[in-house]
Amino acid sequence: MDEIIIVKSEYVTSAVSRKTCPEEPLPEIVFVGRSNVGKSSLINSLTRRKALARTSGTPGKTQTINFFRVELKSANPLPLTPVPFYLVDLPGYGYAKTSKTNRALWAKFIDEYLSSRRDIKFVCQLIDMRHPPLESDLKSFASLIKKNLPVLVVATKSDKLGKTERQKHLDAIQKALNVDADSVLPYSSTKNEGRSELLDVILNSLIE
Ligand SMILES: Nc1nc2c(ncn2[C@@H]2O[C@H](COP(=O)(O)OP(=O)(O)O)[C@@H](O)[C@H]2O)c(=O)[nH]1
Ligand SMILES: [Mg+2]
Repeated sequence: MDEIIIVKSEYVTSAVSRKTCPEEPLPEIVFVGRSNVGKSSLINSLTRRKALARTSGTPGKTQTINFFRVELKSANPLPLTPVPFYLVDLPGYGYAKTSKTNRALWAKFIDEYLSSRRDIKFVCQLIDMRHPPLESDLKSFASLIKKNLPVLVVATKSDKLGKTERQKHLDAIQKALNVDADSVLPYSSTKNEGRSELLDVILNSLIE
């Protein structure tokens, strides 16, 4: 397959409720994970933009659902015309300094979004590759499966591990989530590892 090119990417809106989600009916690729797992960095790496999504060393800032409208193009296979879709950045979970009430509100909002959007192609469940999945990751993953959403597990920050460690950690993630070996994609936003693979999966989901 030829290279997939992102021809356009723009921030659309930060939704705080179902009603404030964009109305343009486009397919959506969704990113979920703990605060600080690397969601915003991944979106920037994927679109080759420095600061399309805000990244930060201080977790828990994003309490909104952020929509980015992206168009990609690939000469082979079809289509030749740009295909538009949304990348959707969900609020990160598991931030210890947030109150229980706040966390419950987020959970409800995320749950509503995931249950009500028409055209979610798949959800990327991000897991920090340096650690085994935490309780909150397992919960999130299980709830996606329960909703019958297709899930791709993305193991982030792969650049932070050496070769031996890396395989060990991938195995642990795979085992904990009970998924096939090839359904965990290692990703590094600093090195762009996994980028072309993820773009392939996205394009395939869009032209299916
Ligand atoms: N080394 C490395 N650091 C990363 C990577 N992805 C994210 N980070 C860092 O992890 C922190 C949180 O990233 P961010 O994208 O804001 O996480 P988010 O809260 O999930 O959106 C930032 O300091 C990033 O620079 C990666 O692939 N490699
Ligand atoms: Mg973020």
